[in-house]
Amino acid sequence: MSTLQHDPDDRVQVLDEDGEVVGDVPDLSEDDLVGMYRHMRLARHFDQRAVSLQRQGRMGTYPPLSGQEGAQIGSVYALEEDDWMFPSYREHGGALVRGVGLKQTLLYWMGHEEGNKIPAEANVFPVAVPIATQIPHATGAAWASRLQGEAKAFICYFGDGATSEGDFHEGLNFAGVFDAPAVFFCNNNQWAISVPRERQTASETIAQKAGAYGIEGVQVDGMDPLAVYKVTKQAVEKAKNPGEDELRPTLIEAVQYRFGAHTTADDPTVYRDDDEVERWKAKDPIPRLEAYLRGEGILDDERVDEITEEVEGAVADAIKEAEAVTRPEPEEIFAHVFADMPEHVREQRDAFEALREKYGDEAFLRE
Ligand SMILES: Cc1ncc(C[n+]2csc(CCOP(=O)(O)OP(=O)(O)O)c2C)c(N)n1
Ligand SMILES: [Mg+2]
Repeated sequence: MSTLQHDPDDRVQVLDEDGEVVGDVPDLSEDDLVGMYRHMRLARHFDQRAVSLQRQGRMGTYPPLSGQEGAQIGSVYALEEDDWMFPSYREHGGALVRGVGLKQTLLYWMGHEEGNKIPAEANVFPVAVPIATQIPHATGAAWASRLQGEAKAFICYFGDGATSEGDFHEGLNFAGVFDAPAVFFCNNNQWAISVPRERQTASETIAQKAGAYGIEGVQVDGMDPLAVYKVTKQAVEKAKNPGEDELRPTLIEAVQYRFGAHTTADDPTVYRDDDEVERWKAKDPIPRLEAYLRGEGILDDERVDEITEEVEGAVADAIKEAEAVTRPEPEEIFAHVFADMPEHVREQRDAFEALREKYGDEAFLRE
């Protein structure tokens, strides 16, 4: 009997929208519960400040994560230190828990190559902007780790839109056949830029796609951090220590919503209405966890105020540090891809340099 498989109608939940307990609460210490709450608050505040920086012209572009903190923080808390995380471009909340600092994320979106210097001990792969390419990478890394006799889990994050890419099918199929210790975590946030979930697939759920690969699929309330933690923990443990009739990989579909734009280059008001956004905001993962923790006597006004102050300080410091780093030279966009720059890239760089010299940077910045 499988441990995770659920009916398509059966979405795992621990806390309802008001923070009332409706399922088995996972075994987490008070420190971890407060830590989860603090990380979610940090991710939310960072997100708001990052959007504002971009609007002020202090950052190139940025993909907001508000609304998705429960899925990110809840799942990363389920990992052990040795496990690995393969992010998309929106997982900086989760990456933060693994040790990829806020300054690092700011530098990345400010266009500094420095932003890609991930601390080795974090076990986090680089940001993947091309949709779904990180999925076969995670499968391959998981398989290699297993062949080497390690007991590590590899969690890979991607969106609902990514499930329409060949890489998704190849990655999951291969993981099933070779029994790779991978956890595929789909952030179903209802939209792939302007394409709604129902135009992405005719499947009733994304979780049920797991059946095609012979692995388990589970759908979870992605705005319930405790439910996300619970299913991810089970999937991580199964990846390392499957039962007799079990395969190691799992597909988790975390049902959630992005409150903001796809990126700062997007205007969601042209494809979705305010009522929909408001409906989902009622499921906000942060007040939900806060209500539960207050009810348990773990948080009170004083502790919440302390956390608010601390979070605001941490984000302000990260912005100050990131903005103190000298801006990269525009030519750097041609560097860092190849160890030895191929001729055609060198030619493009030289042409770009010649244009800058002739016309000056102002010409590039004109509307
Ligand atoms: C291979 C590829 N095709 C197209 C794009 C352009 N693109 C960027 S994000 C995106 C939508 C992705 O939606 P989803 O997978 O649901 O992720 P979300 O951003 O909603 O988390 C697209 C099509 C890309 N980055 N890579
Ligand atoms: Mg999406």
